[in-house]
Amino acid sequence: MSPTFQELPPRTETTQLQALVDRLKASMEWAAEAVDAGVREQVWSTVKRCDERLALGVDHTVVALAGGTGSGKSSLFNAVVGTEFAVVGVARPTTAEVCAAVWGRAQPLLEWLGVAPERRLVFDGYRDGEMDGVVLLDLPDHDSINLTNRDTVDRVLPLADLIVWVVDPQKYADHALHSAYLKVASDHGQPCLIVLNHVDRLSESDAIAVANDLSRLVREEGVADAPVMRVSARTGKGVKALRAEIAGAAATRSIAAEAVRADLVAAGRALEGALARDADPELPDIEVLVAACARAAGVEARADAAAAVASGRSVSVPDALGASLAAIEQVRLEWVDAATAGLPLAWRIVVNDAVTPAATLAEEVEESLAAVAWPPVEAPKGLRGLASRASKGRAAGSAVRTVGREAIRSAVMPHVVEPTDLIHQAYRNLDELAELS
Ligand SMILES: Nc1nc2c(ncn2[C@@H]2O[C@H](COP(=O)(O)OP(=O)(O)OP(=O)(O)O)[C@@H](O)[C@H]2O)c(=O)[nH]1
Ligand SMILES: [Mg+2]
Repeated sequence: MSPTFQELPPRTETTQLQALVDRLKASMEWAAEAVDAGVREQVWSTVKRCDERLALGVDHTVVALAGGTGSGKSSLFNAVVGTEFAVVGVARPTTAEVCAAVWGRAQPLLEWLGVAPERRLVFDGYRDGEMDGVVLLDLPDHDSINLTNRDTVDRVLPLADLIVWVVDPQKYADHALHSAYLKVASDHGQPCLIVLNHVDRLSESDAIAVANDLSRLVREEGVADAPVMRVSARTGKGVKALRAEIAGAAATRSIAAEAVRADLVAAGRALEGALARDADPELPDIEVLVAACARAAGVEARADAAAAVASGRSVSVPDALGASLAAIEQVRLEWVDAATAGLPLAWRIVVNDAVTPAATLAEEVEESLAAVAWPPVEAPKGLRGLASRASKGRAAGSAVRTVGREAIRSAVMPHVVEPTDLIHQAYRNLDELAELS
């Protein structure tokens, strides 16, 4: 059965995806040989990449406030958060280190982003619903004279689930929009939003004119769907609407979760060649295997001998009835064939390698039988009727058969059945992954 990502609530995706990656990892450990070397490498690097991404968590929505110095990123951060946390300054540039507001937990991500602990405003355990899972980042200016500031922006922006590009109406006139950032982001499928800040300093009609001009500019740059919002961090105009946009982004799957999913889908696609269409490997009948091994190992002969003694047809049960290697080999091959019916040849080889070799299996079976306390068999005494003798014989035979098969079962379970089951499990897990695409 393939998991349907759509049905998962977004906040649990880290766990769900990690479970899938772990299953993929375990399956590849069991069944690596059934997969071409090239595909194997791809799958292992997928596992590594996904593990790294999932370690940071994929359940948060990273919202980055970016833009030129003085455009009002820190002021907007405070307006959205509802408290004066980020430092708003007159000296330019003001913000040199990323500042974060977090609704929920995101420690590993914040560490990775390099947000200093004193620069984190954490609303942990706080559930206001709409902002739950949001990591709001106040970034340094992207066009900074300070090169570390630029590095920070370049490092953080690719991770953003929503880029809020803050623009100062005056700076925009100085070509400070730097929409190249927006173009790259939109090409990567990252949603962008342009905030024309400081609108309290413009007349309504000028604000509309500038906003329209901004829209035109970014469209010309090839940035699709980047709405322009008119906002004032000072008066609070448009801040509620901005908060609603951020909350809207939080309601969708994060870019990181999408990336992990896309990676897994690609791995699944690559694995398709190693799998058979519509095959669903099943364990062959274990009772049939046990009975066949019992025959091959002389248990049936012992049961017959016991029946003969108990019914007076014979005087003794032979001591040792060794297992026939050729017969065990045959039973083993039949099992492997049945267990891999419909699967590609490579999987037959993998199952064959996983199941204990015939010689060792024969030894295990013999050892297990050697430890059996066989039920005592008594020869009939006195003048019993033929019918009674026959039933005694059947009972003695069946008692021997039962304990013998039990011993056989304890040998074949770990040496034949369980290894086969593990490979089947690995096959099913890979098949589940291939069906994601
Ligand atoms: N009138 C007005 N002033 C604003 C508005 N937003 C911010 N300011 C002022 O603009 C100046 C710069 O604001 P910041 O929030 O520090 O700007 P920033 O984008 O964080 O700047 P850097 O950290 O240097 O990149 C401050 O003096 C703010 O008070 C606004 O909407 N209207
Ligand atoms: Mg700032």
